[in-house]
Amino acid sequence: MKNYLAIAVLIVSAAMTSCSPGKGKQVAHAPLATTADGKEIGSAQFFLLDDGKIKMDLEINFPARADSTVAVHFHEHGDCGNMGENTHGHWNPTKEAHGKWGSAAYHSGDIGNITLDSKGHGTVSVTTDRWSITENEVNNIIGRGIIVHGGTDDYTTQPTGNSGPRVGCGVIVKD
Ligand SMILES: [Cu+2]
Ligand SMILES: [Zn+2]
Repeated sequence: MKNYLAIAVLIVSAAMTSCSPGKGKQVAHAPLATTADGKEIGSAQFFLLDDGKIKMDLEINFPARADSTVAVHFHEHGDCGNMGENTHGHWNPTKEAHGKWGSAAYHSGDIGNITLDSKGHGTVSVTTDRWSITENEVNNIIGRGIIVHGGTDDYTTQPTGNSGPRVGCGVIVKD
């Protein structure tokens, strides 16, 4: 009986430590859908970490785009109407050039290219101090649009990366 209890305690404590640290608290999410017919093609989840940074886990399930690369950016407005055009241009709170995430200059929502496998599945995770969820702050991501493009971001062409048509769209909403 004593051993059984000790093992139970071990299992419970192992489970607790494996799921709490680093993951943070979920603070926002964005469902992604096709601009053509509103079909679900994935989602993004946003977590506030202990150090104040925000982590995004984005997942795409887009069979129509299997074995291809799609480009993902945050755009200025959270309105997916008019085939995603209502989101306007890339969200750019730091007034930098368009570019590859982590390079010398890039927009704060230049997530970049995501490779989709034979089922159209792909993921990307980004952790950054460029984002906040604080109202009226210039880097507040709440209410921004997320656009999935049907082409590849060349990380060079200004201000869009020449990423192709807007095939998917979502809006970041606070949890
Ligand atoms: Cu874009
Ligand atoms: Zn950009």
